[in-house]
Amino acid sequence: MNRICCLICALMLLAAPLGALGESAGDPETIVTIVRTPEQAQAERPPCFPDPADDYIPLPETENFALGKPVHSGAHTDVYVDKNVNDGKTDTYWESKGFPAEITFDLQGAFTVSTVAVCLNPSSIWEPRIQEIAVEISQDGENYIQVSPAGKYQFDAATGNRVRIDFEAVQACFVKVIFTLNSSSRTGGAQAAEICVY
Ligand SMILES: [Ca+2]
Repeated sequence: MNRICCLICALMLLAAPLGALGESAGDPETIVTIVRTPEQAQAERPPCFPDPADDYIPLPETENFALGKPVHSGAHTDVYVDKNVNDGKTDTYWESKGFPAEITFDLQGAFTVSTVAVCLNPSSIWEPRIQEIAVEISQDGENYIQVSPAGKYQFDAATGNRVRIDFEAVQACFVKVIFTLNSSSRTGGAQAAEICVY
């Protein structure tokens, strides 16, 4: 019994200062500020950070004559089909089945062209690589002339993983892009997320 009394007394002593504090200090006024964050629908870059796209190789702002047009390579790898190469999305890509690899665009009309851009996904997951590329054009889809000889082009995420092949302006109904090398060790074929014709 004595032990129980001592325990109760001890608890009362402990509780007393708490009660005294509450009484002497009173109930402070509590101010609560509720901050609501805006809904984020996509990745945002604070203005103080540089835009990586500023270092991308610039592309013409004129019409891309290849976008959505009939395209044919004859041989692709796995699910990386021809139509991925001009669907306007850099997260889909065409991959050839070996080398040399040709992919031909039917522009469905005659257009004056002077640039072909070959783009990979701009993500740095796509490590730097070199692809060797030539460009030919045709009026009838059967007879082609070379407008840009095979050259080795460096793809690097730091510059947008894209290359630009400029040549003397010429009228074309068909554009053929020929790949003869891809230095990436992850594939045995050519790769392009988008090929644009300007
Ligand atoms: Ca694509």
